[in-house]
Amino acid sequence: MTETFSIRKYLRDLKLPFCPGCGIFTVMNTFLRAVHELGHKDLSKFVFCSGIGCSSWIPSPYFIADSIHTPHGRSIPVATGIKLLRPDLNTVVFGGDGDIVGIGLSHFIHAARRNLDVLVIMVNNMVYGMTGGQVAPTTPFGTRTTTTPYGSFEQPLDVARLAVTAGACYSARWTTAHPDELKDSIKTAIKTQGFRFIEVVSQCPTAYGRRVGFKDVGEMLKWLKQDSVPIQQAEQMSEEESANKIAVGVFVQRKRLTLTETIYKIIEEAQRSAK
Ligand SMILES: Cc1ncc(C[n+]2csc(CCOP(=O)(O)OP(=O)(O)O)c2C)c(N)n1
Ligand code: SF4
Ligand SMILES: [Mg+2]
Repeated sequence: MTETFSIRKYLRDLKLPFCPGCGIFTVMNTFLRAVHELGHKDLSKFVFCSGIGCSSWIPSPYFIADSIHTPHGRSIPVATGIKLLRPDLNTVVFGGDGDIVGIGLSHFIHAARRNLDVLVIMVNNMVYGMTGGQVAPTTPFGTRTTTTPYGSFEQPLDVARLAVTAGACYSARWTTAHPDELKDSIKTAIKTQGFRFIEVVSQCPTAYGRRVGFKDVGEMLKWLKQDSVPIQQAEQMSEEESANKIAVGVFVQRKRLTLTETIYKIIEEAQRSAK
């Protein structure tokens, strides 16, 4: 019989820093469930990298694992170094939308372009949560935040689609109202090679929900579920119809040589031709 899941097996005995009802709890729990279901009894085959922000507290110091906090937005460059030195480890980056596609956007695009063999899990709570709810590159148009009191005047980035264009081998988007689909996606992504990206649209009741008028976390989760449409359906919709919808599902799954494989292939070819 398979061992039952116990989150305590993977976590240090520390108090988690997240607000009650925060979607980050779901992301953390779902990731560890996926790891458990893949048969990992501990996190010794993983290494974690994260930047700064509430979402960046998912792995470190809470996971019983090797992990590193980098400066804000620099988790992917540090993960690049780790992967090149230790290609045998599953390198996983956790971060918020501000961290990964605000200050860290160029690293994200280049890592996908190079096909760095890492998994990036981005919690998209649509604001800079930890610093009080400022507008982010993912904030929906017209949303009131602390820095856009009359509504955001910018269009949000579609990060799961951007990952596809940049060259990712796997890109998916789910919400915290889709824990089962998210878990399956994490399992697939862990088993896939190359640059893998999972966006999790998540509730931040403190810096987003309260401000935009949600009564409670339950209402936020209902909104995430009701406004989600499968990607295939979203593609048939007009721009107007899909404007306030969250397209969920797997955007791409493909094979490409990883950065490390390409580097070793070129070295081998150079050595062969030098003989
Ligand atoms: C170089 C630098 N610029 C700005 C900050 C301030 N800062 C800390 S976290 C953060 C944004 C966090 O937003 P996000 O990555 O979306 O994480 P969340 O808290 O929403 O999970 C900012 C701007 C910083 N720590 N370092
Ligand atoms: S501020 Fe928002 S994202 Fe940060 S822990 Fe609280 S609810 Fe979660
Ligand atoms: Mg955020």
